Amino acid sequence: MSAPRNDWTREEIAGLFDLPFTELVFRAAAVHRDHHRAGTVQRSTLLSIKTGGCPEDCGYCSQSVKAESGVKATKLMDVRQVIQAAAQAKDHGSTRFCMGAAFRNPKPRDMPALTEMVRQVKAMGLETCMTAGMLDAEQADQLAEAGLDYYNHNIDTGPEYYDRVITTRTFEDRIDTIGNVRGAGIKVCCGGIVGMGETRDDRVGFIHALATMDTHPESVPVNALVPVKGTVLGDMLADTPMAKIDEIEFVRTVAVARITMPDSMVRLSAGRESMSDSTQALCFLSGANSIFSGEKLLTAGNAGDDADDALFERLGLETMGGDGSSAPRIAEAAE
Ligand code: SAM
Ligand code: DTB
Ligand code: SF4
Repeated sequence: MSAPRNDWTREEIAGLFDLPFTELVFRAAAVHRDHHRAGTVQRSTLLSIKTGGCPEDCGYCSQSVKAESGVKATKLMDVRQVIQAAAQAKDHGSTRFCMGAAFRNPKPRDMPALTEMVRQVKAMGLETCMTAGMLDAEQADQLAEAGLDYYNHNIDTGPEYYDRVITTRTFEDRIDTIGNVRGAGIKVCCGGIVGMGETRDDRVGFIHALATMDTHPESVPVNALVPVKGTVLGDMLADTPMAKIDEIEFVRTVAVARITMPDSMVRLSAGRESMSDSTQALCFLSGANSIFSGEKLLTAGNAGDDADDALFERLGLETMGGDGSSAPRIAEAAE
């Protein structure tokens, strides 16, 4: 089994993207089998603990104050309500619970509630994950101390395209938060969005930025843009449908993420609701081994448990247990 590398060059990554599709998928599947139990997929539950009213201007997001998406802003949820939702997720077989807040960054007054949520969800025996915008080192330490396993903070796209998507915080701000999360000993969940009108070269830059981090993110969410009416990018896509990402190109991005970050969990995230079973199957074949379950992401729809149960049944996929290794390898299962 080859050790993860972090000296990938842009040319090497571009070369992977350029491979004939079947060759690329074959190589990604081989890396996947070498490093993970192929055929098993993790299911995580996502809960929006604070929705909308966000001062950032991320061009894809329904929760930005700049978007006219009709999403209503809420206050930070009560700890009690969060725990109820976590208990439900646990009953449905989820092993990881991810709490998302539409914050630029948590304010000092938010920290006691956030740390208490983490503490109580952790005490239920679930893995804890949070995404709440930028963190300074002290906030990262507080969340680590409360028992946070993962923090999600995406670079969203490559450094060259980034300014076209977000102007209220820089690519470097994102890298700083990721550094603070790492420094606190919390595992990093970091990825981005495909299909925002970026070029192939921007996608190369996106994977290159992730794959050359000193330590690869433990989880890499690959989102397909969910075009939301009233957002800059949702409206752009409605006006120029040819900008919509080709599904084969989406699969290529998943495959290149798998090859360049062999040990990471690659999460097929937003956009699955409108993806065919066949495209999702190609993603799983190319090394995606995690999804969000449930009817809803943060504000957008998601495939839902029934559709996912049917998909798993159709493809013969198994749900991964909490330790990431519950199901046998395909080869062992066949013996
Ligand atoms: N406010 C926090 C932040 O930005 O870090 C946390 C929540 S934010 C919604 C988490 C991630 O969801 C974003 O970084 C982006 O990659 C993804 N996302 C948001 N809206 C999306 C959309 N319409 N389509 C695809 N992905 C989206
Ligand atoms: C990530 O990369 N994708 C998830 C998670 N991190 C928090 C969120 C997707 C949000 C999709 C749009 C919405 O629900 O508003
Ligand atoms: Fe705010 Fe996060 Fe949405 Fe950006 S992605 S507008 S930071 S909630």
